[in-house]
Amino acid sequence: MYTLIDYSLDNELALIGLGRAPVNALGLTLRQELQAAFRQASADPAVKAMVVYGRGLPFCAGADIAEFGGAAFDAPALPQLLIELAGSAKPMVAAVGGLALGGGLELAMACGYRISEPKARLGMPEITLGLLPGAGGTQRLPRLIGAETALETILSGQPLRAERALELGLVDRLTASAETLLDEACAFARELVLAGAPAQPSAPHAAPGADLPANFFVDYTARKSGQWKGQVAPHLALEAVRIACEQPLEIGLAREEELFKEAMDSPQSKALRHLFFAEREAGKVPGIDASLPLRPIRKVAVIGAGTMGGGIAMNFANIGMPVVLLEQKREALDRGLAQIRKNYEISAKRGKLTQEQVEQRMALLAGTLDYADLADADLVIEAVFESMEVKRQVFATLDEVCKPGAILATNTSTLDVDQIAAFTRRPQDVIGLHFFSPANVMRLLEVVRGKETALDVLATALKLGKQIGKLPVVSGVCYGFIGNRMLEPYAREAHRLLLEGATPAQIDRVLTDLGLNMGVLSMYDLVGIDVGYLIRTPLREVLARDPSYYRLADELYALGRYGQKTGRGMYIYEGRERQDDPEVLAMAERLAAELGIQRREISDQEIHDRCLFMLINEGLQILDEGIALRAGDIDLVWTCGYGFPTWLGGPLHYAEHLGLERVLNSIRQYREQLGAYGELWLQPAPLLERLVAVGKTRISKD
Ligand code: 3H9
Repeated sequence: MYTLIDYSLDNELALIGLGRAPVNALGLTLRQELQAAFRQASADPAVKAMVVYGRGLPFCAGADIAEFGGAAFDAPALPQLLIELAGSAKPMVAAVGGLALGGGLELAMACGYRISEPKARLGMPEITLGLLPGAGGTQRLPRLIGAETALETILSGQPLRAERALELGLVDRLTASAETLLDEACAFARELVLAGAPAQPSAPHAAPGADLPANFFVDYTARKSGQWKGQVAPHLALEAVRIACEQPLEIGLAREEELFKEAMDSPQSKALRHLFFAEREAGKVPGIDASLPLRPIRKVAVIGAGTMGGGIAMNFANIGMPVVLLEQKREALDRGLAQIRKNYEISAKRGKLTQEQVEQRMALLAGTLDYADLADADLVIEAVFESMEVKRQVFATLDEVCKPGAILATNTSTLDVDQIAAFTRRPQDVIGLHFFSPANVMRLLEVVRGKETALDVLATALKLGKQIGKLPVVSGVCYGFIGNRMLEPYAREAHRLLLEGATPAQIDRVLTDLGLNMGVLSMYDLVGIDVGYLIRTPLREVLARDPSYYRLADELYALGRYGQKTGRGMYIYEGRERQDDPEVLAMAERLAAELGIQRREISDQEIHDRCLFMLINEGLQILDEGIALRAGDIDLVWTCGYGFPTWLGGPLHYAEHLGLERVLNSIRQYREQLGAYGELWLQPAPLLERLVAVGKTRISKD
């Protein structure tokens, strides 16, 4: 009768085992069967209590995200099902193993009693999907753990450890171990039966708003609105919790459902759900499956103990892997190791690490000046100066000293990985691992597949990337790979717009208003105008076709105005404050005159369209060339590595939202309007033209 549920009786207990692999997402069939099992147990006079658990699986990861916009509310919809369960006449115990997230935690809360194994995580991650808890979470959580803590839990989206859940009263008990969970849950249920306990105990915070200061929600919104930027879901979630504080449960539940539907139908939630599935897809590469043997990685070497090399090394020490750090000079090595220790000490001060963990991690890091110490490394990552000549020396040496089968990786951000691979006699073992700065913090990892990179090398790199907590995205070889290649035309338009009459502050404001963490010109000031100059080096031949291209940035470079670190770049800096630099504005005017560029008033719309659409256009070109495997990969790179707002879903999802035809028409219009410059640079990507020609609204390569 059941396909996803294991229903069994244990004397006076009904055991309801949820068995929908992999994570018990509450899709329609599971909801139907859970309802049927609940009704069966309710109707059976021999049953005195029920235990709900995950049968060999995590308890429950929530509603089935793939159903949103489809069968999410087909009967029994989760909110109604949980209202039915919460009205049970018999005590129900949720046995939480692994995780109870979102609708999974709501299911656990609808059961009157909860017991958890000590390693479980419980939380409300809906906000990360542009949603709010929609099956009682915003109403039951405040009544269980208090309004303020509930609000923080819902708005952070971060799961709680089981111990913390116990402290807060979210669970009633912890078990000795995961293995004893079901037994202890049954014992708990029997105790409840014996004690004649009510099916729903009274809520510890029956009036959750009672202790809140006056104007709590208004003040809270005022404090957070900067952080929430243009996001809708936090406001809706807050509203739902406010109602929980002011209205009876039934009214709150009904209102929550409406607010949830509003969030679910919003473009922002669609965008965030797109990224959720894109992230799951990103690890999948044609030709790679679980049967492919991976290369064992037990020891890593990093060349270069600068900021980048040090950050990369920390990732491996963090997972208990020994790392050798190689430098040319003793002082540089000592400085690098001292910086790593400093970073760990900061984490310890913030309570994120114990002192013992700091020492354990430092003990895994060994410094050397001698390439011979790299002989037993399974993976070597080079993080030295961005120069092909320097890379040649490093890789030729690695070819001599490294053991056969060792993976040789370069952290280059723009150079040709195939050319680097050709410096060795084993190009099949060479790959790009492009970390983003700070490498111990940023989640994005571009895994650059050379034309000869072996499949098992790629698969090993992807697996290892996940192990160190990164989001690995595969890119083919081209200038700048996915991220920096797209940055180029986006930044080019910003720089050109300066000559045409926009100011740095105007350009950056348009971008931050859209939700980007930082405008592109501020970003260059932060990264360093000298760094920008350096990474343009491989492009000089192409750049020479257009005299306006980066003239301003090149002049700033020549003046030693490298950005924030020198106090002057596109802006003048006073500490962290910045303002437009009159000299930069004058320079832009002079250059425009020299280059015969007509200056004019530039609208915000034009800044948006030219910067964003050229970014999108390059993304489409990258997809067409097969540099990126799928549109979602491109969106991940930009949301995870370049501060593109997640609630817009990444540049290509944003293009779909705006309409591909609009993007194409706008590029064509500026191409015409901008004369020779437009003709040179504003060339619509053939894929964009093809998609629009056949009336497609979604981006895919074919
Ligand atoms: C919600 O509950 C709303 C309610 O309040 C109200 C409703 C009315 N649905 O990440 P993994 C799939 S909103 C569908 O690689 P891990 C995932 O796509 C929901 N599918 O594994 C993947 O599929 P595939 C609130 C889901 O071990 C596979 O499971 N809940 C769901 O690294 C393995 O996933 C959340 O936001 C789902 N809910 O991480 C939790 N969850 O193999 C979202 C997973 O085909 N999920 N899948 O690629 C997660 O955070 C992680 O997936 C989890 C496992 C921590 C569970």
